[in-house]
Amino acid sequence: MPRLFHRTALCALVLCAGGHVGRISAAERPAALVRPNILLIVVDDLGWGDVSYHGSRIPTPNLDRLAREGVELDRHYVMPQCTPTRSSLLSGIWASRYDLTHSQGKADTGFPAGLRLLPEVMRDAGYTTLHAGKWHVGPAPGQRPWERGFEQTYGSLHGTSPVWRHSGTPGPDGDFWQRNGQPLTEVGVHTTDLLTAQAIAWLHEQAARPAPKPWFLYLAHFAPHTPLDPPKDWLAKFARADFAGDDAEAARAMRYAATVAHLDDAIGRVIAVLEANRQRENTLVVFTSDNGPQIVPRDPTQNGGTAGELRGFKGTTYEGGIRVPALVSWPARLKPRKLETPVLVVDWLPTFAALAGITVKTGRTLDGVDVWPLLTGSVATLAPRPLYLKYLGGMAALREGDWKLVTRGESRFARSLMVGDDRADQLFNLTAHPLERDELAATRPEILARMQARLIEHMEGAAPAFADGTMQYWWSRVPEQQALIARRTAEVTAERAKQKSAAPR
Ligand SMILES: [Ca+2]
Repeated sequence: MPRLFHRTALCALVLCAGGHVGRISAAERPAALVRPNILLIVVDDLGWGDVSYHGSRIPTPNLDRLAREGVELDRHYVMPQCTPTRSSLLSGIWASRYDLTHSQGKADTGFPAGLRLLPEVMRDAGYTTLHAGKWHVGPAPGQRPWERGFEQTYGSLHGTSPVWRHSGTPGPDGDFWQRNGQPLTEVGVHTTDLLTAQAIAWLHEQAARPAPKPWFLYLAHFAPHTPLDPPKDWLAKFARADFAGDDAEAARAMRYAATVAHLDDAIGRVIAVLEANRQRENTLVVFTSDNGPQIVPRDPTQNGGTAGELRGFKGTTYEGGIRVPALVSWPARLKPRKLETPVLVVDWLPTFAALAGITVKTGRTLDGVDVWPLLTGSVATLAPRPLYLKYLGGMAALREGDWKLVTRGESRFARSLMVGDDRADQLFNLTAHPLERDELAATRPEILARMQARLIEHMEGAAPAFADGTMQYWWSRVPEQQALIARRTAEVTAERAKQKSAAPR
């Protein structure tokens, strides 16, 4: 089979497993680049339709303003769930390629060796760094945020946080509220407010430095992920009469709306501090959700949020699972506009590194590219690059150019999200039909076959690190994919048997 896909993406920066980081000389650095502060805000499970600038009835005036006055990213793509999106964000490489594609909460999980993460890159570029909020890319020793480049950290390593007490049962899996790795008890204050207070206090510290350094703040909110338990004064802003459904459904929708409105207000408070400290002019703000809204097809009482007109939701590889509200704001440098060229979550590492004025070299190829020229409008578009999303239970997506292949998987998990008995692969032309209502596999079989072959090529390059009994490798009904599944499963089984026999007794 010819290797048709090409890793075009990969040209801007090369990361080095050995950690070599080189500063770009003043002569090489574009004059426009001034090593800005970077505020990266990631929120959790906010759907496409959950911001008022996309038509939601939930008021999000602060996000609306940032979108209106900044670059609204109309096609910002992430992965379908927290861990794979955050892994892709932090590594600049699709988590599909190293199989960090499912929720990381166990003591022995985390990144494979050899990846250099975004905070390590920024630290080595001379930035002061803070992680506040959710980590969820592995709590194993050596994988925790204070061990992966962040000077200061605050929050939880887990995927959810009890809203008012912040930690579950302490144990080896790292489920505790912490500051710089030390357990902390702050019961009684809402998680969103705690994270906001930490971010604001740290921003004041940065502004007060006699010799300021550029800073990188990764503010990873838990909201509006479940549990939904907003402050009472925010809940009181919403009336039962405005929500449809029975009382239970309406109560949940009101809690969701209040959680999002409270979160929007918290983001506004952080932006206000940047403005008050006169740091807004030299700060790039990036905002995104990590995946689509949580929808439980068989239990609507568990639902939160909406993907609006998009098909699918969190956990699916349809647009509603992976196309999320996102924006970039830096009024001093970026003119307001809506950008329809796809921007990918893997792009932020190379973009931030370029803005920080460094090159980073590694043996692994990045999927992301520096999108700064696209954001400024100095280039109209980017070279074509693939969107390769491998998810659990056989669900996957591959987008190249106009075309998108969706595989739906055969597992019980996949069937619970992508419901229906027809499990055949689907083909969409997103340029012609961005809402994925027009399925073209039957009418364009040659394109379907080409996309399926390319998906296999991508899969062949992935490490089979986490293959187990959950049928992650159970893909479509294409024979070549089945053969690959069988081979990978055999490799992993053999490797595990070898490790078991080598383990001390
Ligand atoms: Ca999430």
